[in-house]
Amino acid sequence: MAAAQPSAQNPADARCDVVVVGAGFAGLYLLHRLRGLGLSVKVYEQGSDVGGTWYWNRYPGARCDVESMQYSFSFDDQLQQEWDWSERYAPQPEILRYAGHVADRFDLRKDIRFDTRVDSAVFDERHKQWTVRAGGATVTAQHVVLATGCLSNARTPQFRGMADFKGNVYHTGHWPHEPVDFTGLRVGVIGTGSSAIQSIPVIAAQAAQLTVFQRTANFSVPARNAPLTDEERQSWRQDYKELRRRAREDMKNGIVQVVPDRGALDDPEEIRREKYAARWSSGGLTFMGVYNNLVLDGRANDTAADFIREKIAEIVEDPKTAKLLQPNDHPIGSKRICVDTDYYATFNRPNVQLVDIRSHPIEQILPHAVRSGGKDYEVDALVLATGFDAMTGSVAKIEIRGRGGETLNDKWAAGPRTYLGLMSAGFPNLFIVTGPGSPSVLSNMIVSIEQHVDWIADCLGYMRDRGVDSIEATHQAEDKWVAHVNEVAESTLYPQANSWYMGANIPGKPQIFMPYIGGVGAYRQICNEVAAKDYEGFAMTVTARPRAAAGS
Ligand code: N01
Repeated sequence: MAAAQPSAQNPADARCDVVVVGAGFAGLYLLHRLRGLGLSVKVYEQGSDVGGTWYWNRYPGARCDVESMQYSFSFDDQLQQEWDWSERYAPQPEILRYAGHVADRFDLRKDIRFDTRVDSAVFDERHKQWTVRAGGATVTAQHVVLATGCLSNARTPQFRGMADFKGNVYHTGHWPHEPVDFTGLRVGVIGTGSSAIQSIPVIAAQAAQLTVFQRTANFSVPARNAPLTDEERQSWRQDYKELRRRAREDMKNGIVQVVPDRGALDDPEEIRREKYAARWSSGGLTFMGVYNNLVLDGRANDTAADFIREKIAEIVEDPKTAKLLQPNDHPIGSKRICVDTDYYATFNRPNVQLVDIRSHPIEQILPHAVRSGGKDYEVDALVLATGFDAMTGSVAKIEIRGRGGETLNDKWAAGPRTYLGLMSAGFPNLFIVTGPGSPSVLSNMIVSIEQHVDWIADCLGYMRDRGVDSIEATHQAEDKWVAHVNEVAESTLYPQANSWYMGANIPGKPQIFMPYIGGVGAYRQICNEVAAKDYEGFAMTVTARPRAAAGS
């Protein structure tokens, strides 16, 4: 890699080895690892601080649905021994503080440009480098790494009359930094995905009236959130090495849990119900891990879905509301199940009503109301919990031009195509962290982020040591990988839901199952084997002299 060279334009910005887009967890760890290799790195972040998804998603009740002791970095033992998580599921402000702590602890901020969007990245085939335009400046870099996050492009549906609405409109994925006070207000929430399900109980407790506009009912299990005790923290810490290894290697989703050895239909109904009840009582995402075939076998899936539907009927007092809240159009788990605190019980409050916008879609937003089914529901403020253009949305906003000037958007017009979710053929030296075609959103994101960052860093070290100046996925390897990702998805119940995993929530977006279902352990092994075979499936060019690591 060429050493940083001064330029008349702006010496600080002109050249570096690697441009990283995004300063969420992926961008932070990348910067740390790549610095360790002696590479010069510039990180561009459109927010004003680090944290990525946790910087933007500040809505009331926002917290992680993966337990804190597991949703945290493992790369530095001192860090994981010293940071004190306060609750079983960390609230958003605490996760954001953690991201800030990591940035300070490893002195990362000085290489991050905040409030700076990357507008374009164009590959120069002759010099085998990228020209990146960000915040009006131009920087050239041998490599670009997209650490843009899977759920960072908030989606706002265009309802008729939206511009006429007189109250404040908030999006859960783009929440204001200053406190929002709903006291005394009539609030409307549109959407009933994870963000809505977390925020609805909190908003209901504050607002005078809450109207929830639901298109699709979702499965949710109680979080059973609670403060973490010193003993609980300590039991993780003393065994972190082994627990982290298990998360990485033995678990499909990167979350340590008891691995089921049987399918739902292998147990008699009574035992099955006991097992579901036990998981319902202990709470959390691992509900789907009661049996090993819940996302594979429709009949097995029905048993878990029926259990949750019964729970909803038990909790929600008004039978009509309970019926509306019972999901009936997709297998449980084919959309990410939600983890809540008092979600269903919130509909027993006298100040909360549920409106079925599947039967009666929103016709229009009026200055002080939402019209559905010919009826006007008066609201003073609107909360759009309408989700994200997931996995590809943030990448699509950047003009990325690879070989022959082809844009990534054109190449992905029929759906994203990658090799291992890490690179796309025709775009040399462009890496994606937790990209489509990798386990990413089906896993504990931090486990997947660390794996990708380590793989990318090792790859860049390999290239530097051998004087390799470009790496690119071959079309053949990519085709094979895409076929494999699709084949695995087709063998499950996932494609049966109109989910954001499928791109189905964005009108016009090609519907293709984007994450890789093979599991983080198996996937890690594949990635390691590819690297061990001198990056099998990638083409490399060597024109530069091997360069030793800085300082050596
Ligand atoms: O978004 P969603 P989210 N008219 O897409 C509805 C992660 N997350 O922000 O299902 C009416 O799930 C839409 O209806 P439908 C987590 O991975 C994690 O809630 O398309 N309604 C749906 O109900 C999660 O899966 C945490 O019919 C419209 C809702 O809006 C992912 O983020 C916390 C509509 C969108 O639900 C996304 O969750 C929060 C329209 N035009 C989120 N358009 C953690 O705990 C959309 N909807 C880590």
